[in-house]
Amino acid sequence: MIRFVTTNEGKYREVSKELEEAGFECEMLAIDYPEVQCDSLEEVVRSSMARLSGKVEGDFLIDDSGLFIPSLGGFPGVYSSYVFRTIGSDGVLKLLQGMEDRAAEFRCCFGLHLEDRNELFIGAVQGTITQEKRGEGGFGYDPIFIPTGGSKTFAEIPTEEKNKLSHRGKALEKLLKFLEKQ
Ligand code: ITT
Repeated sequence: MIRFVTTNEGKYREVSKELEEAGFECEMLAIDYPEVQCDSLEEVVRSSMARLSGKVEGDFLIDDSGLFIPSLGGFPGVYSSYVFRTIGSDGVLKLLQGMEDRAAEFRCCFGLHLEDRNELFIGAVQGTITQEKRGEGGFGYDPIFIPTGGSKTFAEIPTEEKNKLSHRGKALEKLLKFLEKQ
């Protein structure tokens, strides 16, 4: 049983689908833990794991992810959660208004606490930010992100397809390979 500590149901939906298909049972533990301010997702994950290992009994999984926009100096990046709750996707679109360079990258970093080990698994996907929101599926910034090589936003494709392309899907592949070896 893998206990996925997250308050984000969208993340849980994507992760539990892949884990369960591979034969690993999964459970959502909606603990809202404070995240320290760091320059990278990896640092956030390491410090969150250290805090959580005193709070959560046994093994657990966490996911810290974010949308990095080079023309905004990497913003919202490690602040993606706060930015989503405050200005949202509409706010990000406003910040990019009139800008030609709309390149973006989604990154995901999983932290798996297994017995006395902490393992990190990272995935990223390049893409562009749309001019307006498109699609009803997915979660978070999905309606404004088109992966490179595609024409639909992550909110316009089913979870299964998103998982094949996404930052989380790529990190999940690495996580599954690791779990299968245990
Ligand atoms: P937990 O920390 O409880 O897991 P959270 O939503 O606060 O949940 P993060 O701190 O990792 O998660 O913040 C990441 C932000 O980026 C958050 O607003 C997400 O909605 C968004 N995000 C992450 N992955 C995404 C994805 O695949 N598609 C769209 N938005 C995503």
